Amino acid sequence: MMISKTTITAENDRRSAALQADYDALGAKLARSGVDIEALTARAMYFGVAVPSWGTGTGGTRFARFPGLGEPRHIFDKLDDCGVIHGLTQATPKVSLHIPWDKADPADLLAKAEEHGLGFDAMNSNTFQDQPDQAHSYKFGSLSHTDAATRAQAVAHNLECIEIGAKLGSKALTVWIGDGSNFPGQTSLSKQFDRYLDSMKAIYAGLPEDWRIFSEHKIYEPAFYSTVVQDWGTSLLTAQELGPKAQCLVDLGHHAPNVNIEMIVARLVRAGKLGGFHFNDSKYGDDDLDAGTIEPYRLFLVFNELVELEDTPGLDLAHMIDQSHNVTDPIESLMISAMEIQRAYVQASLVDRVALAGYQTDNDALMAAATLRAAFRTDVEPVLAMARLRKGGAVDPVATYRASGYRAAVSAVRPRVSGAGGGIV
Ligand SMILES: [Mn+2]
Repeated sequence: MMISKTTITAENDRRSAALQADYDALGAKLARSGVDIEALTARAMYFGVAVPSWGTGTGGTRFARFPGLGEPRHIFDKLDDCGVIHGLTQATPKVSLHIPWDKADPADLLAKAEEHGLGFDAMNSNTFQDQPDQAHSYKFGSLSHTDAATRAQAVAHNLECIEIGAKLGSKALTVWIGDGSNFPGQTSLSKQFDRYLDSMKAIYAGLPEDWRIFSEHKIYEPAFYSTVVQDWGTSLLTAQELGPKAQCLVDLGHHAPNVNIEMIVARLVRAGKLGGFHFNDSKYGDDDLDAGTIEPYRLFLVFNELVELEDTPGLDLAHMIDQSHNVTDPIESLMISAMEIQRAYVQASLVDRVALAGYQTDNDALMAAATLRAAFRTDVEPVLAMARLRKGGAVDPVATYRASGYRAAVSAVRPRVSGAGGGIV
C-alpha cells in the first residue's frame, strides 16, 4: 500500500504557485547576500537521513504503551511505512534495521525495499533484552558479562547482524549495550570495560573489508549507577583501540543535560572517529522526542560544525533518526523529524563562513554569534519544499499524508497490537 502519485500531484498543485512565489522571494533575498538559492536547493535535494524501522511503531514508556491505529505488524509493514515517509519527504532513502525484531528472509527484505526505492543503513544489534529462545540471560550484561558463554552468545548475535546486513547492502553495525551496574561495588569498572573491549574485538574481526562498526555511548539507563560505554570518551577509547573501521555514533539524547554536543562532534571529527548520528531531541534525559522540536538551535549548531568540517578527508557520516513516538502518528513524527534535520543542515549551509572566520580572528564575539543567528533565523522552508517537489515528493508531506487516508486504510488490515517491537533505544 502506497500513496498514489495522483494524490501527491493533486495536493502539490494546490500549493505550487504559492511555493514558487515564496521561493522567488527568498531567492532574491539570498542573492543580495551573494547566496545562490539553487545551490542551496541542490544541497537539500542531496541530503538524506535514515529512518529507524522501530520508529514506525508506537513506542512506550516504563509505565505503559498505548497502541496506535494500524501499527505495523512486522518488518514488511514497517518498510511500507518507511516507503510512505520517503515518498512524501524524499529525504529518507534508507532504513536502519534492528535485529532480531526485523529478522526475515533477506531476499524478501530486499524485494520490499526495492518496491519503495529504499536502501539499508547501519544494522543494530540487540543484547539489551532476552529473546525467548536464548540460552544465557543478559540481565547482568551482554558483551561485558562476567560469564564467558554469555559474552560469546552476545558476540555471535552481533556477527549474525553483520551477516544479515551484508546480504542487504548495509555497510555498518551499530552497537549499543545496556551493560553497567546499579550499585557501587556491583562490578569492577575496569574489568567490565576490558571484557567489553575483548568482545568488541571479536566482532570487529568479523567485519567485512568495507564495513564499519559504530560504538554508541549513553550516560545511563537501563543501568543507573554506571554504564560501560557512558560517554564519548569511552566511545573514542573503544574506537581507537579497535582500529580504523571503528567509529563513534552520537545519539543526541545520550548525554547529561546541557552538555555541549557540538563540541563533541568537532572533537570526534578531529580524531577521524565520527561515524554517525542518532537524531532525536530531549528536554530532561533520553526522551527520544522528535528532532528539532525542543532545542532546534542545538540541532543547528551540530550541523554548523558538520558543514564547517564537511571537506575533512574520510568524513562519511551515517545520519539516522532514533526516536520513540508515544502520542503522535509515527509516520508524521518521522516526516517532521527528517525535515527538521534537513532544515538544520540547509540553515547551517547558509552561514557566511568567510565573515565568521574573520570575526573569530578579530575576537568580535558579538558579530560572530550574530552571523550564526542570521543563518538560523532564515526561513528556508521554500528551499526544502522545492527540493521535495523537484524529487517527486510532497510540498506539504503531513497535509498530503492526511489527505491520502493512508492510516485509516492500513488500520483496516492491521489489527491493533500491544506487543510490537517498538520501543525506546
Ligand atoms: Mn540511539
